[in-house]
Amino acid sequence: MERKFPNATRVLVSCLLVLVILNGFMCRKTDSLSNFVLIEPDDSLENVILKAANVVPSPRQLAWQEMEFTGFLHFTVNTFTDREWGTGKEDPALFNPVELDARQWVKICKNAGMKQLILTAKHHDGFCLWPSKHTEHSVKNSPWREGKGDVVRELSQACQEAGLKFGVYLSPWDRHEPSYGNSPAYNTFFKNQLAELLTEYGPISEAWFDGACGEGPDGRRQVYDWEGYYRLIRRLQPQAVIAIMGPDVRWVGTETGYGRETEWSVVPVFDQEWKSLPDDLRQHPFSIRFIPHGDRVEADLGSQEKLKNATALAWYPSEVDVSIRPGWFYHSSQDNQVKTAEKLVDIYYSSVGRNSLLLLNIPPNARGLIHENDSKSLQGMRAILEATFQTNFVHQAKATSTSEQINHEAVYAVDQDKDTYWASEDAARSATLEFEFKQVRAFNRALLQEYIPKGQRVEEFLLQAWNGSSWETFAKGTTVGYKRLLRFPLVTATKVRIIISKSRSAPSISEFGLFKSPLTVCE
Ligand code: FUL
Repeated sequence: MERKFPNATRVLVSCLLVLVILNGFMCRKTDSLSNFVLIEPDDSLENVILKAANVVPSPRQLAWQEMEFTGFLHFTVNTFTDREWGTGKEDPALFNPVELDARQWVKICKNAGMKQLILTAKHHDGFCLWPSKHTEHSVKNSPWREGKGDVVRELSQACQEAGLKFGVYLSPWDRHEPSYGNSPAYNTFFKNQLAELLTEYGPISEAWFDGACGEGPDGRRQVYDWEGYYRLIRRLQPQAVIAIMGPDVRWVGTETGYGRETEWSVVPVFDQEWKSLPDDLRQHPFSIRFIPHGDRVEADLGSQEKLKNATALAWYPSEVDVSIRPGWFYHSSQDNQVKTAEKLVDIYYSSVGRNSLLLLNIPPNARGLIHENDSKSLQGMRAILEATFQTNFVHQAKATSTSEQINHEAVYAVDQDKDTYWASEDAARSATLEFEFKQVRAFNRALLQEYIPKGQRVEEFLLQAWNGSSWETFAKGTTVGYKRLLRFPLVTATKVRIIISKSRSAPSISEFGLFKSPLTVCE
């Protein structure tokens, strides 16, 4: 006999069912919040694009990106030998920066707007700027501070005092260390050095590894234990991003200071980069999901065409490293070749303004100080940027959009708070936002930011101004990402609009700005 449920039970069962389904859906949604996603062989292109649009930065990647502008300090025995790459045979006695003042470095860099400094704790020559217990090739055998000095300590403390973050460059290629080339022994040595840096100097926010792997003694080839290095960093300083030869931050591909016009933070990860990693690394959504093999230097890394055949995708944002001088290290012969303030501003627009982070190298000289020419250019750069970005004309303009969600209306794109945002309805793949000022405004710079905790989505946009009878396009672009800056000749208007013409999923904008640069040329 068929058993019938009484009505109340039926309602209860249906409610439970709905709850189970909803819960499953929400869990799936949460599960999918990761900086790495696998593509299944039967995923349609549409699905792949949707997956790409939902890959998000890990908390450490987001904190890194929000710094925008950081500094690099190349300093070692090369500063005294006038070389770019040391041989490893340099006498530590050469190292004697008698006037070294890490606070001077920090002050100049902080005033320029930098949020973090990365020091070459050890460059390819193997000389350590801290008294490592694992080698004699360090400051402890130099005359500087009678062998009692520690540049890593002085800089990390000066950064802490000034509220700047601190990162380390530790070259895996070591031209001094005799165990280099004997892979297991050298890997232990390297991890010991890394552990010193990660445990004795307070918080480390970025570990920067160059991929150079020169020949060891007698032509021996060193095989780096990247997985071991990464595990150590995650264990000792979980908030630190691992850059370049690391899974968190990608090298933009040049050392010119100029990033890509179209810069996707979500890029394919190749089979050999992720398939061999042990399962335990897959448990956490923001763990070590792959080990990069080589640089990504092509012009197009993340277009739909590139995603089409991928097996996995990762949030892997770009860092633009460039030196203020022709060399990475200080050479007095280059004192008159320091990049001008205008050039640095151009670099800023072409790096920070193109969805990248700028890592600008300012090499201290043999006295242990930043040269006044470098300092002047930095001050000039800061002055131009401050004068430009001090007034956002679109702030609190009357804002409307063709598609929006409750609590994410267009006004949130112009509230000067990047943690609130305009978001279109879920199904939208294009939208228009319109802004009307109270008075006529003249501007020549624009800023757009996507709300990247939801992913990077915009593929194409236009900026238009109302000329009294029609809309005129004054700027356009492809990707936005964390930040997009645009330069154009002066526009005078009372109404502007952003047309997002193509988006991988529902677009969102956390900030929009219109500014006037004091520079008349497009710099
Ligand atoms: C490169 C190194 O070889 C250069 O000397 C410099 O440190 C640069 C930032 O990375 O690969």
